[in-house]
Amino acid sequence: MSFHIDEIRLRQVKMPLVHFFETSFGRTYERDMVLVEVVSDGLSGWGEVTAGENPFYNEEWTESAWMIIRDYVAPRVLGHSLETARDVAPRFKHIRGHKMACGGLEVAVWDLEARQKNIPLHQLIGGGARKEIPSGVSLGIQDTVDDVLRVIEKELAAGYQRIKMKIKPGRDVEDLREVRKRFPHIKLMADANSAYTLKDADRLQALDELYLMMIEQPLAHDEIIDHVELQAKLQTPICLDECIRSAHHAEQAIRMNACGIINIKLGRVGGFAEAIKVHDVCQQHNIPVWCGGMLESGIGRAHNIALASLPNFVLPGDVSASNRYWKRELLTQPIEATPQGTIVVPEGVGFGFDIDHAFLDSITVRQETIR
Ligand code: OSB
Ligand code: MG
Repeated sequence: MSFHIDEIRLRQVKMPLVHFFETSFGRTYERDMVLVEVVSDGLSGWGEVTAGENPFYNEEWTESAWMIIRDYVAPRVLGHSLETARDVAPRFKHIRGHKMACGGLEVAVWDLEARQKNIPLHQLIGGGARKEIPSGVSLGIQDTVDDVLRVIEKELAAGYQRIKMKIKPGRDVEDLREVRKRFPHIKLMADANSAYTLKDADRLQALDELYLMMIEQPLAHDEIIDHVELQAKLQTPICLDECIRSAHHAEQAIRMNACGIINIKLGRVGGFAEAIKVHDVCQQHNIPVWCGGMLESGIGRAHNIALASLPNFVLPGDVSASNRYWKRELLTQPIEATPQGTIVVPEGVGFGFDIDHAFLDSITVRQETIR
């Protein structure tokens, strides 16, 4: 059964975060994101573009995503006959980079196909290996170490299974040492978002004594080879985030021993088809993976939950409850975590949650329909 996309609706929504989120590249107070609705025969599928407000995590941002989808991504799928959502990603092969823009539309078509077939998204992607996904939290850099300790206390009390702390030069070893002293037994890790270079190897070696689960993306966003050199000097496994934009990158990084763990993000790799390939390559090489987050709304979060139900997502990821980000979710029900620090994979059709359309309209700042 083939189908085609009749119409693509873009919208930009603004959602203030309940607490600012600070990484080595800056602070975010409010998300400004692009949502993609694909329409076929009166049925809609939804996706979220995970680009940030500035081109600091990678080269993409809200405005670039809007233009790329409008001018390059949408025209490559509109009116073309598709057998499955898997046919979408290859249509973007001439577009260099801009995976998050491509991915925002790609994941919407997967949601649409699941809805056409009246099955949950996790089933369509071959997931569902686990009924609940293990959930951790990613903590932005706080003003003081006391704030860090207080926040960790609260997240552990809520049941979350692991704590990730953002680090940057000047806010790294000493902060983590304090946290380790106070919480000797928790699953703890750090994410540098490319804030270091090989010159910092000695400083990063000092982290080995804190038995972290992993250190995420310490070196440049596009530098797999430097990570090989650093990994050889560290006991702590390196987890690559920014560097892995395709299954081919994952295969290269694993073959060269650049990392022991990989974080998979749907947007960063361009959607479900590539994310599944990254998952499979890692599984074949016994490299565990976990699902990263990009401060998503409920729509992106729901897609992440489906992805994390694939079998090799064995480590707690960054997908946590809506109320950690939003006063009001754009779904009719917020996404919640269990007291055991898991999120139940929904069995409803498509991504499994209902959009609160009235609220969505009220936070929409721009709309455009492409036919
Ligand atoms: O590197 O994982 C990252 C947020 C924005 C940009 C990059 C990253 C993050 C997070 C937050 O760590 C994960 C989340 O809570 O959604
Ligand atoms: Mg990261």
